Amino acid sequence: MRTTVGIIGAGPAGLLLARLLHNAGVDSVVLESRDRAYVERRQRAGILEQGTVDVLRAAGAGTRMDREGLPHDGVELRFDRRRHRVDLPALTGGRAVTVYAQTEVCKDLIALQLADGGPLLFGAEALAVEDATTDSPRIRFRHEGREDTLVCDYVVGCDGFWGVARTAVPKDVSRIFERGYPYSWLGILADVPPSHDELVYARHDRGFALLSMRSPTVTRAYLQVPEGTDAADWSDTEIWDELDRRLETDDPAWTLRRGPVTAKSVTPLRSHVHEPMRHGRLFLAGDAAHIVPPTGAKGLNLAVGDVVTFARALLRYRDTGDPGPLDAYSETCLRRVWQAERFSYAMTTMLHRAPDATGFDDRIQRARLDRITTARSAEADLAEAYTGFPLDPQD
Ligand code: RFL
Ligand code: PHB
Repeated sequence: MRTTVGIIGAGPAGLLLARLLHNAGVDSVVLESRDRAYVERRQRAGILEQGTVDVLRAAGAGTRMDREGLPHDGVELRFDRRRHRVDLPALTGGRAVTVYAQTEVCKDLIALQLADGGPLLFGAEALAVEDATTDSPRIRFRHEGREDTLVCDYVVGCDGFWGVARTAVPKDVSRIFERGYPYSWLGILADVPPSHDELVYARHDRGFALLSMRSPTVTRAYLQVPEGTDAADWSDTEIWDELDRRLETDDPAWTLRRGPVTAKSVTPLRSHVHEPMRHGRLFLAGDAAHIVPPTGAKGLNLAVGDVVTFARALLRYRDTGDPGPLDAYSETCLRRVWQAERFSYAMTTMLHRAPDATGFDDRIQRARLDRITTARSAEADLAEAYTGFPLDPQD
């Protein structure tokens, strides 16, 4: 098999890239190891930055998002029984975010790709990327029990944190920067309308809590739990009781709405960056190259930024012969990636309670929250990062 761009992985990065290339008349093949139902059901991100919404719309994948997505103009910080609303558009010159689940973004992109795009093979596991530094990099893969090879002009590894693409970069070229956190998130979905119409990020002595949503009738919520926690160890009542405690406030108008929990899972938190994001004609995009803890809601948005950068660079080369943007892919992406790493780290360490936290750490957290809620410049810094860093610093 032969194609111009071989894409490994049908998460948001791979699927959007296939769509951007299709729209520009560039052929691609997407190889996805899991089946369609699995990819469409995997519960993950919920927040799309303004720039991500704009990109999906421009790619022709925004119809249902525009109908069902929930635009949010603010988020709440809750700490010391207080509620503080961050007004996103007022602090950023009009930018906001949209609640529209990753599952839905993937469903929309899969439907478009299967309707009129290039091949999208489910159950096709990439085994290795070979000849990355030649003009014909290739992907060895297994599909329906048979091994095959996809010969490409370019390979884009969109295969997430556990993928194989990254391993094709030689060890003496790779540099890995990472940090673990001594806690995880227990996430739930519940059939109950959200208790608040905006997201609530809560810092509490018992640990972090986040109240989010999937729709006007479905709540998504997270609790900081110890590393190694088994979701089955938490009963539904224990989860709601703990959310109630961590979201406590002096505002008498606040109540937590409880309802049947329909899904529970535990996610470890980590920061990880692989540099460079390009080796020869192999490009890494999304979680294949970098992971952020979800507290900043940045992972999916970074993945979108990477593939837009790649698609623009490839088209520039095709249309003008200028290889500059393709050559600069790694540096261009990493600049934005490190801003998201910085922000996600700052949000995580400001809002979570480490098991070995000292009184000093506790006071610093409160001082950071105090600063954000009293100094407009600090609050604007948070709002700018939350609504998204520009794809191109000149934008
Ligand atoms: P994905 O989504 O992991 O997709 C990779 C795909 O590659 C496939 N694959 C392979 N296919 C073929 N051959 C192989 N050898 C393969 N190995 C793997 C996999 O099956 C999969 O389909 O990566 P991508 O596309 O880079 O997208 C990244 C996002 O999924 C991720 O960053 C976000 O979900 C992170 N994230 C959030 N991001 C946000 O922007 N906003 C949020 O609000 C947000 N909340 C979250 C999150 C992630 C979470 N978890 C579970 C990690 C909340 C949570 C709880
Ligand atoms: C979610 O709704 O899943 C979500 C929202 C905000 C985050 C992380 C996850 O920071």
